[in-house]
Amino acid sequence: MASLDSLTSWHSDWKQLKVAVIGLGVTGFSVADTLAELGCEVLVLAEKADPEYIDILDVLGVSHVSGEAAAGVPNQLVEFKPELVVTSPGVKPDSAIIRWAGENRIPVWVDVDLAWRLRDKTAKVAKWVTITGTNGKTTTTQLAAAMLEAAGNRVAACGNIGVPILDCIRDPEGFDYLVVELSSFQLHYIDAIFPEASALLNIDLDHIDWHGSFEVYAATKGKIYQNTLTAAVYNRRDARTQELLENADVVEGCRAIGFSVGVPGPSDIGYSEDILCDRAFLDNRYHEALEVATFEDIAEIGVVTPHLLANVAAATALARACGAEPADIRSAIRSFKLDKHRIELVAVHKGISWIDDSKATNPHATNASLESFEHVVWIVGGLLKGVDIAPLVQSHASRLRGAVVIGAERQVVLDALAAHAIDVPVIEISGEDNSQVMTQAVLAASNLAAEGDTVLLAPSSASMDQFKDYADRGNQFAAAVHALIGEK
Ligand code: UMA
Repeated sequence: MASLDSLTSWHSDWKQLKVAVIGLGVTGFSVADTLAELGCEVLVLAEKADPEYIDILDVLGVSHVSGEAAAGVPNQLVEFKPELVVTSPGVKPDSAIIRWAGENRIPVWVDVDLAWRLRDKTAKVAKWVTITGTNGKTTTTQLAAAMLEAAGNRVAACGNIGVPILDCIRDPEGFDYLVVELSSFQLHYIDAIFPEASALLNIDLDHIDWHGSFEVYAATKGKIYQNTLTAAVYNRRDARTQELLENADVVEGCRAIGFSVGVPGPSDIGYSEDILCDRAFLDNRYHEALEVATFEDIAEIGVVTPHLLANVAAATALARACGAEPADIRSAIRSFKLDKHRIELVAVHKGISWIDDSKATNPHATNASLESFEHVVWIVGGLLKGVDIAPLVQSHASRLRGAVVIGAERQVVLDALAAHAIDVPVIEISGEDNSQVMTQAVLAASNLAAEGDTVLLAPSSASMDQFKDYADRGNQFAAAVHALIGEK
């Protein structure tokens, strides 16, 4: 068998390499399927596995251990003697299986490492653009992909956005660019990839339970810049992103490009009044700026919030770094559609606006959301992921007309409200029956809201305690609102 170091291409000899694949969600399945196609010997271990995936593994002849038998370090794994472990990103580094791999000096990759080595499957080898951040990464990924596509490229948006990167690698036609959203989980495991351009949008508290501390989380996010070839994009309004870039090993000649919602300096993308300007990718950047788009263009996307402006500027920096012209970028902006559950207006009834921002799963996103409205009845709570919600409550207490607390970790939220929003009426939804939680929350919110108020679902928490995912939470909110106001 060839050593792992020599396996750098789709066309390398992967046959008989013994690989343990941890997890059987979308990532684990795409990894097992790809490795089986390459002729590797694969053992999949997954505590929870979709029966449909198991059926396909059986058809492919891939061995698997699932359910309780996959907990800890199963004997089948030890006996299998893997030469490589490819883990799903959700598996924590301190889990028994990852620790076992470390103790036995078995390399641990994620799908992104494997995808980097396999990127030459087709004659057209895609360049990579990588994006991370606490918030805005999905929208920025989609925007950058749309801009590059408008510039005439064949592009796929993939990664943490929901499409496993190996699905794109195996596309028979190949792509000019892969725009890859990377989570801090994926970045933790990633070893060496060489993106054409990379961006760290912002850093705030999230996933502390997974990483152990904010410092580790931030340093992990900083890995996005490693080995960047052409342009590393940072946020002028978030000093940590610049610091992390200054400490990163980029490839010589790679430029640092700032983005901002304010006036751009040389080597920045930003806004001069209501015009999106490029002062980075033009010869005379000390004295001139290129107009890319206007607020009017951006308003075609949705409510022009500072958050959206920042995402547009960051995506523009990435697209310009990859050669997209201002006219292409403007046309991509004008035809762009935001995903659902992101500050989405559900209904206006009797002067009360009902807004679904179920995607606000951490305080940073929720802060941006709360800032956008003057008088808010706030539906909040779920799984807090080890993050302290008190500072968020404190800084927005004055705009709260009421709060409705849902979720498994209600007591922490109730305590924060009691300490920092003393006069704000609070209703707790006991959550005995998950199927009724959102109906009860919407009813409670309607009792607290008056004309001119916004009822805002921005839970600052993950949703899996009471809902399938954030989309399910948002859909249940919209359905409950429509039922309450008697609309279809
Ligand atoms: N598993 C274990 N042991 C563990 C944890 C998980 O065996 O300790 C198994 C589960 O039983 C299951 C599988 O691993 O079989 C699930 O793997 P996973 O949690 O990594 O999820 P995937 O379905 O592979 O999806 C992942 C990302 N999910 C996570 O990182 C939690 C998806 O991001 C991503 O779209 C997908 O890979 C493709 O790249 C989702 C997400 O919530 C949207 N991301 C987080 C976020 O954005 O905040 C990071």
